[in-house]
Amino acid sequence: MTDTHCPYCALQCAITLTVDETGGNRTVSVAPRDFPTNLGGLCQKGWTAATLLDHPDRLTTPLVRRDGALVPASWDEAYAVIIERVRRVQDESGRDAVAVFGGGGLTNEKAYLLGKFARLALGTSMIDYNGRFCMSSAAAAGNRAFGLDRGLPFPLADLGGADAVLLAGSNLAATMPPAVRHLASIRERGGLIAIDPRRSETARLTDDGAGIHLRNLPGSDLAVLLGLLQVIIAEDRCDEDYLASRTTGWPRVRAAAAQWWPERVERASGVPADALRQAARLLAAASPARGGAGAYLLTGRGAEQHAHGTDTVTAVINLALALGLPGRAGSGYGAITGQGNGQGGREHGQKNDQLPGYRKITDHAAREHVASVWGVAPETIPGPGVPAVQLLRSLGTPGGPRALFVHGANPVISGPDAQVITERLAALDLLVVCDFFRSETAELADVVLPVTQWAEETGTMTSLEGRVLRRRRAVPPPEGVRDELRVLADLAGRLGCRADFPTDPDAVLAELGRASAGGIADYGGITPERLDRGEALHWPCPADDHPGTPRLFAERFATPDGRAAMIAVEPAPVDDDLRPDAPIYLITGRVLQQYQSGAQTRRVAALNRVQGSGFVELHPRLARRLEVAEGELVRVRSARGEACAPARISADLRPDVVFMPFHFPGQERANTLTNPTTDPVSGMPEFKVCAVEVTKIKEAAC
Ligand SMILES: Nc1nc2c(c(=O)[nH]1)N[C@H]1C(S)=C(S)[C@@H](COP(=O)(O)OP(=O)(O)OC[C@H]3O[C@@H](n4cnc5c(=O)[nH]c(N)nc54)[C@H](O)[C@@H]3O)O[C@H]1N2
Ligand SMILES: Nc1nc2c(c(=O)[nH]1)N[C@H]1C(S)=C(S)[C@@H](COP(=O)(O)OP(=O)(O)OC[C@H]3O[C@@H](n4cnc5c(=O)[nH]c(N)nc54)[C@H](O)[C@@H]3O)O[C@H]1N2
Ligand code: SF4
Ligand SMILES: [Mo]
Repeated sequence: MTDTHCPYCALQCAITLTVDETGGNRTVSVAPRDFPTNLGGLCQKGWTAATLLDHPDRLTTPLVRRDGALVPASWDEAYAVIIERVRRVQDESGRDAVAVFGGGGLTNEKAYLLGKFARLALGTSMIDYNGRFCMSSAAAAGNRAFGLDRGLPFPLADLGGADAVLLAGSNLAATMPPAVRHLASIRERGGLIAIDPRRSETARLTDDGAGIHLRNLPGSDLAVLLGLLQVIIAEDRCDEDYLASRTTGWPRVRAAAAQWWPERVERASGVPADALRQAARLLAAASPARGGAGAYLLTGRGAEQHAHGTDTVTAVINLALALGLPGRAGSGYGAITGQGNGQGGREHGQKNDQLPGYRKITDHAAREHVASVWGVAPETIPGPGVPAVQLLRSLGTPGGPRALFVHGANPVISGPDAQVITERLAALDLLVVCDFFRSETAELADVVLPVTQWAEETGTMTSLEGRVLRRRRAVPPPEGVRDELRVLADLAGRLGCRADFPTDPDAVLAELGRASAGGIADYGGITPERLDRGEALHWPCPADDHPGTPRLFAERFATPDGRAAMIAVEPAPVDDDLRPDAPIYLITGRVLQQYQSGAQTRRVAALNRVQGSGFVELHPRLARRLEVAEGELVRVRSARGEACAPARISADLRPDVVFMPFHFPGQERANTLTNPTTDPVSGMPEFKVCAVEVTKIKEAAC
């Protein structure tokens, strides 16, 4: 029996794996473990996670493209192809001609070593990762306001003590089902508020007096948040003492919000003015300044994945500060992290502008520190590269990268305006994909390298509450598969890199600890022994005798003056907004049974039986107008392209909005439609909303 954590999302539910080899047939079974985040619960994906370990689609040998087809090759042959082409491309076009794309599912150790591999072995500045598509707007807003970005700056279990929780664009009930247990007492008190254009599984949790669902127009969250703040200001319910002692910038924020009275917000967002007033009063009554037990304001991707997502998160933070919540016991603001290591993955150098410990790559002292740990001169470390959308769209263009390494991402399905990304990947001189399955991105590769899965490896993951957890090896990997740390070390060695690339995960963690020491995300005191003893180590944890930091900001924020910076923000229209030839909003998101690009969960039969293909959810009135019946095919067309999937008719949506999950390939790929325009601060694309035309398909198939 091995104690470890689920391989999928950032809740990182605790599980125990049991291996049974009776009769020569190995079965690995999953059982939930009691843990403060999942409280003994698991979702369907967690329960079925082990079926992928022995899946027939599992890659067990490298693949190399010959005469157009991917064929099995030895590791040495695969490495030789990679090294020869990397050398040629860099000789001809410079070091930045080779790029790296990482993932928020990688362990801290892999993410750290991947950043080092890019900067030292390839000498390229061109590295970014799929977390840019995930948490970047929340991260940018958190850094801007608090000087620090840790998804939840408090343990998840703290939520239970509050009177009210606001979820802005989070469908927690489908994306982290066991976390809903923490909302039980809040719902009993009628304190759950959900902002979502859809009556999602989570919005439904507000039914029967459990709270309020603010069903807004897509992309209008910022107006809704200003409306809530306006009511709190107008009714004199701000925490003036807190604002005076712990923040800067309040007068301008106050002046900007004062103009967003509820009736104006109703026109901009579709949310009834009365519902806004009710929600604002509920939050104010819960706030500690007014004698409440506390309130938490949380954001999910629905509010963040927009061309102005950073400003929207800033508006949530401003509201939280006006109520005096951040840093207060029993209250706070947080962003709900997404991928398994969505937190740690964004701290140790996969980001284009970042060095380990959440350090800035442009900071002279940070470069000196990391260079000394790496044993190189600071000038050896390249400067900042470009963020994900820009990177992926420049592949194979004149002056853009000609080769790409992909570790832990499937952008053919999950990138915005995915057809363009597919074409750019196909135009490369060399695409190397490390994966355990032939994902849609691996299908385009020149070389595919098969790596170990979660239950076959050791390492650490940092969960949504900034707690570092230990992933433990329970089973040996299939023959032919290599650990990713070793793959990076093998490649670095063959590229002639003299820096150290340890392959023992504990040695990598120790080096990561040294590289992050003194940085914002300081892992210096986190050791395997402490984690094995069950210590709850939330970063920063700078020394062996430091207990870790479950709650941040109690005394001061991480800004130079210790105060939270309030920044006045204004609503902006949806970038690709409605017009006569595209009169409907498309919004995108997730279903409980599928994970991300589906590269993993679309191979699990038990999950596919419940939800194995895509759909277009639409309102009965729209369905009647289009003369579409349940299950009939509809075509969805945007300025980028068209997709096609069966109709699912549901009054959970507004009649002018359709919803598609983004997990599915081919005709059902939602990202064929999405808008690649990005947030100017975070680089986040506008995944969540674009204008489309919806029509019925007369033919039997698309
Ligand atoms: N089942 C499942 N669980 C997952 C994942 C998965 O793929 N599948 N992925 C994990 C990851 S990486 C992440 S990031 C999280 C994401 O977790 P969530 O943020 O909860 O997930 P989403 O479904 O992307 O979006 C949440 C909601 O945003 C709504 N929405 C769409 N447009 C808007 C808008 O303009 N405003 C507002 N307020 N809401 C809007 C959608 O209707 C949806 O209900 O889930 C994690 N957990
Ligand atoms: N329209 C729309 N698009 C979206 C979103 C949305 O809400 N709407 N959400 C966005 C978000 S929040 C996210 S996080 C992205 C995620 O999008 P993707 O990057 O596509 O995420 P995954 O499907 O998790 O891809 C991970 C790939 O890496 C492999 N893998 C898993 N673990 C490892 C490992 O340790 N090493 C290696 N080498 N490979 C591994 C998996 O098999 C899989 O092929 O999608 C984004 N795209
Ligand atoms: S909620 Fe997330 S971590 Fe928990 S079992 Fe489901 S996918 Fe795994
Ligand atoms: Mo994500």
